[in-house]
Amino acid sequence: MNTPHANWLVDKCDTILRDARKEIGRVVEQPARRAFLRRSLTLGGLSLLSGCALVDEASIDTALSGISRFNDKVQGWLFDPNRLAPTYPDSMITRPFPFNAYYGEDEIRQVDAQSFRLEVTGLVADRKVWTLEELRVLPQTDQVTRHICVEGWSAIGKWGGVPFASFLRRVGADLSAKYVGFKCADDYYTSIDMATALHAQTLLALTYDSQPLPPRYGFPMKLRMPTKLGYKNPKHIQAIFVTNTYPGGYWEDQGYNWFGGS
Ligand SMILES: Nc1nc2c(c(=O)[nH]1)N[C@H]1C(S)=C(S)[C@@H](COP(=O)(O)O)O[C@H]1N2
Ligand SMILES: [Mo]
Repeated sequence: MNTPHANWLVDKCDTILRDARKEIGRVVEQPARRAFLRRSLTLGGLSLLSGCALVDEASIDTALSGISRFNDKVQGWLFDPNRLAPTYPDSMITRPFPFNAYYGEDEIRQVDAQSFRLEVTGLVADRKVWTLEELRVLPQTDQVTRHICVEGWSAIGKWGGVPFASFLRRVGADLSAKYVGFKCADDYYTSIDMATALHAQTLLALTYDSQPLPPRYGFPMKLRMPTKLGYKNPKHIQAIFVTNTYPGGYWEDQGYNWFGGS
């Protein structure tokens, strides 16, 4: 291993450990949390979970979200921006492709194509709104990839659209910013790391199976990332913003891991 690389590794480990120590410090500060920590050290890994009833929920939440943030760091650090997710032939597309949302199919949002405007804000040079027509004339590509949902299913689908990296460059986004956030027409929201935003397979998808994205799959547009779990792929996108302030997400704020790599 060459020296600059080793130094980089040491620096990364140091940052991760510093953050972990800070998190443990926060847990230890309060007596209830100290008791929890003592118990978890005694009982060890798995029995800690079965012993949940013995300790207050807030301290478990704090400890677990600390671990989840730590996990985000490690995933971000291990993410290889040049590694591609598997792609499949059209013959392997799952038909019918499943629908999922935090509500049922009877509540699928109907977005009007004519009045639709995509808002692009935050750390971008060109903060404008886009019509659907303006987006449709940008160079597009499509890919057949696997979508994995944490609820226990996966399916292969075909999405087409604008490579997100080229869209971010076009709007003059600050590519050194940490996060890209998304707000959706159904009040869903999520955010991703810049490395994934710039990944070659991250698409601002306008089509599903070579047809305009149907309402069930997120008309008029979704962000499709084969490197991330289902809940990180926002449908019905209305606003995109580039920021250094952690924006969270609908499921992430309820305890799902933020990085959400697949
Ligand atoms: N706007 C919005 N996007 C969303 C969701 C949602 O409820 N609203 N659910 C997420 C989850 S958990 C999954 S698995 C996928 C489902 O996408 P599909 O309907 O194309 O299968 O959308 C993701 N994006
Ligand atoms: Mo999901």
